[in-house]
Amino acid sequence: MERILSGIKPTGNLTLGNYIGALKHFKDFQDSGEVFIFIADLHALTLPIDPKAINDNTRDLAAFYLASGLDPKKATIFVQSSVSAHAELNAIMQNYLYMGELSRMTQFKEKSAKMNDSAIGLGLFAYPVLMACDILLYDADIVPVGEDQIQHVEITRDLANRINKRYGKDTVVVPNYRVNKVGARIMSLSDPTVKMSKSDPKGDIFLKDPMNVVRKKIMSAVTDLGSEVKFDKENKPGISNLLTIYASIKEISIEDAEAHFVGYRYGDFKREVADAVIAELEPFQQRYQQIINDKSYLAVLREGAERASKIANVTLNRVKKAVGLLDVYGE
Ligand code: AQP
Repeated sequence: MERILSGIKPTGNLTLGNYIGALKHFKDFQDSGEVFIFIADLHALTLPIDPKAINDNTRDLAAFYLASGLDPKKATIFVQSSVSAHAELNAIMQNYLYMGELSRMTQFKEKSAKMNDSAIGLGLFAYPVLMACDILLYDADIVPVGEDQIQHVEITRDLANRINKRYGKDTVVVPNYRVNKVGARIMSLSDPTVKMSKSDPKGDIFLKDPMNVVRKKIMSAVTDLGSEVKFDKENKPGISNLLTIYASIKEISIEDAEAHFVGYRYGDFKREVADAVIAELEPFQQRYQQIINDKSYLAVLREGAERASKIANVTLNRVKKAVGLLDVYGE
């Protein structure tokens, strides 16, 4: 059975980009594979964040995971910091990824460019090491991600191959990424040339937005010159982004979405996109609210931490042994 692992950082209010690019698809794997979905709270500390915000966002994310249809009987849902093997493997693996390759990571370059040099923590630079550990600990075969995370899975593959070459071919499993055909990069509604992002909100739709706000944001989304509803990322980035949102929500191809909107005017097109998003988000939001109120996510996270720890510790011990660390209890 294939192992699938993915996670989201509790850095801010989840966006429609997170939903379409990641969250919405996690449940698709739970009937055919062994699924691990975690809340990447240690990664959320790599940029300054208020303690209350990370705490609240972690609860929200757990409730959103459950509201998305993830079944805790089938999928292991847990908080990264509740499984200590992540930090322990990190201490080992940080010696096998190199400064040169880490400094070439797009996410590091983009995030650090917005900061003063003296405020950039080591964690932001070393982010891909911890992310690689998250993946390798569970012997994951597949990592479903949005487009922006592909580079981090690729560096995990490099690390895994390096470890296996040095310590034996079965030390760790080399993972593959999986990107959705449609919706791997949802753009801002106010500037469709930049990604919709929770820690840098600009023209974002948030999963907690009231439905009238969702409609308003879509109706006032930036559109392009001309009047034809056509997918053309270069010349019509706004329309292409809305078409992508529609196609992802309806689970159809971009071509089918384009065919559906032939002859539409921009206003009517946007109205239908808003209808589709609301039809998806409204019941999702109601399920989220119920889970947040009854706090059922807490028991799920506790059980998830136990299950995840058992599996992660097996890999951790295998790696410790491979690199030569003495197991004082195993003698
Ligand atoms: N705009 C997007 N379109 C499609 N997929 C997206 N993802 C994020 N934004 C979009 C996917 O959501 C998952 C969440 O990943 P993350 O929380 O680890 O961080 P991220 O990729 O850096 O996402 P954000 O929202 O931009 O977070 P911040 O602002 O904190 O850095 C990933 O699978 C991602 O690809």
